[in-house]
Amino acid sequence: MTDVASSLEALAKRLAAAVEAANDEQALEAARVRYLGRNGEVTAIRRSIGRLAPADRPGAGKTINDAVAAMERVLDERRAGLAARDVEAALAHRIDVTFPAQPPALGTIHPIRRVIDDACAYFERHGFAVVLGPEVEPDYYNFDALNIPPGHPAREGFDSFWIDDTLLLRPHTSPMQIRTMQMHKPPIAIVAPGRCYRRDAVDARHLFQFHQIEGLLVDRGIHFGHLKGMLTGLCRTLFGAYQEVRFRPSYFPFTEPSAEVDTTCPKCTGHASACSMCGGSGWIELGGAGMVHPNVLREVGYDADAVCGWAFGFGAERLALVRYDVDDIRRFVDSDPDFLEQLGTIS
Ligand code: FA5
Repeated sequence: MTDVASSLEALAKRLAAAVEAANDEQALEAARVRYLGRNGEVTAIRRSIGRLAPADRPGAGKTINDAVAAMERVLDERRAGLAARDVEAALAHRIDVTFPAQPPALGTIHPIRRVIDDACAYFERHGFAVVLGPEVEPDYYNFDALNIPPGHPAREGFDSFWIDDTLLLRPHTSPMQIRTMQMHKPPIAIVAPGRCYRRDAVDARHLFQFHQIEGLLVDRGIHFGHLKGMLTGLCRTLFGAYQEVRFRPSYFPFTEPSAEVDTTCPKCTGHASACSMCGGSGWIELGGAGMVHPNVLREVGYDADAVCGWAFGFGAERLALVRYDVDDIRRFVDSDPDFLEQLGTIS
């Protein structure tokens, strides 16, 4: 090893020790000046090259340059380490335990839940009880007891998810009419909200899993005027006074007479001819309703000559579409936090 190389090696060791011991930027700079500064120890070695034979000078120059580069790397690494340590220390001191905490981000109640709660509250104010029932039901409750015997064409209107030959995911909440009447004598006044399932193709107003709100009132002297009044009142409560609602004659095996209740389409407000929501009719259906069929009353052991009643089943998603002016039912199940938060601010 040449004299130059051995001097540099010894010097690099001392520099490394000084750098290691340096605990701040100033100490590090002092080490740099001492070894690599203009009048530092490396400069003294550089000057000594002049005393070498001309042929040895280029090799010595390269050795010095390589050693200087290595020493600068050692200095840079230590500098970066000290800076990171200082940042960590500064951050640690920024924790002010007396500072008020950030309020936690609160979610909002889902629009479907709000519609169901508000509809139930409306009926509770009128003396109705809220009841809940199973989502998996035998066909007896879904169909037979509702005057839809096997082979009845109305069964095809409820394209259902069957679990076995007799059990299915309920396609409507009307089984709760039967369950309630089997358990209680008249008078009956209940609403039954809950999930329903149908093998429907999903589009702007259909889902395969949705919610209905069922209503049932049975007593002496009940008539269609009560039904119309209560459902009109429900729509006013949910939509305000200016949303148009119409009752259209219809057919359900479990009610006679029957009606469907429509409201002006929230997307085109009744004006567009090619509306994806209402298909151009200007109306969307909220649900079905009617006077409970005497066969249904007899099925649960009631005296159909003494008592009568009405029932209805509204789609909660349809009510929410209109109430919140949403143009596609799928938005309620997209779980988009911005959309849900925005609707959460609407009363
Ligand atoms: C029925 O389900 C009857 N059980 C309603 C009823 C109850 C009539 C009591 C008379 C007495 P319908 O199949 O029309 O009827 O459905 C009622 C409402 O549920 C529809 O108007 C709609 O608002 C909602 N609905 C039905 N299918 C879907 C679906 N696939 N997606 C979203 N909503 C739906």
